[in-house]
Amino acid sequence: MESNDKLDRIVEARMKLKRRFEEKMVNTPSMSDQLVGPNRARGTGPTNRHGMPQVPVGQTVTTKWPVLDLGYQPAIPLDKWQLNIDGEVNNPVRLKWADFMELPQVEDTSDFHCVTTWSRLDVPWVGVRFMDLAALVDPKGTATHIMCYGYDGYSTNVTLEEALKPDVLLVHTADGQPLTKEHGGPVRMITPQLYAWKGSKWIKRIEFMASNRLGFWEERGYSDTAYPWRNDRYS
Ligand SMILES: Nc1nc2c(c(=O)[nH]1)N[C@H]1C(S)=C(S)[C@@H](COP(=O)(O)O)O[C@H]1N2
Ligand SMILES: [Mo]
Repeated sequence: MESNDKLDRIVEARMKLKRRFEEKMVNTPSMSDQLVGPNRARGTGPTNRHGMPQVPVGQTVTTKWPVLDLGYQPAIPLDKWQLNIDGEVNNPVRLKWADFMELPQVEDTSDFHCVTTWSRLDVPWVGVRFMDLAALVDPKGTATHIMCYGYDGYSTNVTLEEALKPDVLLVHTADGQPLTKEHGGPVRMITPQLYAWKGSKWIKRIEFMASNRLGFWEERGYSDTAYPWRNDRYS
């Protein structure tokens, strides 16, 4: 951080986001759906840390890590890597690798649920919280959604109340190793409380938006909302 001023602004932006999205966040299905009753969260296994059955309905646990992409895996050397964060924000940024690695680094272990019915449990990740990136760019009061873009031409949209959850990270390390190219390295996003297509591999741009727009799969019949415990796969 260049100065205390800048740090103060980031802390203030974080508090503002927390106040604005906290209530919406706790009311999202993956936090508010009940374990009993007619509209209960569906799945099996012990309750996870956000109160849902560990394995969502229709999913099978695998220890392998399948690869899904659009048939092209872009190679981005670290000295060419950039992440642009722009749109409905007061302070758009272009981060180079060193800038990204200077941000607070978080270790977290979370589950990965692919819409094609496999789940990989307890993946150890290292990366930067989306929330910290949001505080850095200071979203305008009009911002409601983001669109994430990959270096391969992919895109996917996420509401801010989902993206600001503390387990949403932009990760560069998985299983103690640098994230491989096939899984989206140098950096991908993860969304443990939504199906995994909401996390862009090879992430290159995050656009804050004042209204919703659909991403690549959302335009092609996948669900806009992608709630694993509601079996919310297709629209
Ligand atoms: N840039 C990009 N991100 C992407 C995809 C993609 O094709 N391109 N596929 C999505 C889908 S459908 C899934 S299930 C996960 C798969 O991640 P994995 O290949 O590491 O298992 O990445 C998501 N993110
Ligand atoms: Mo997927």
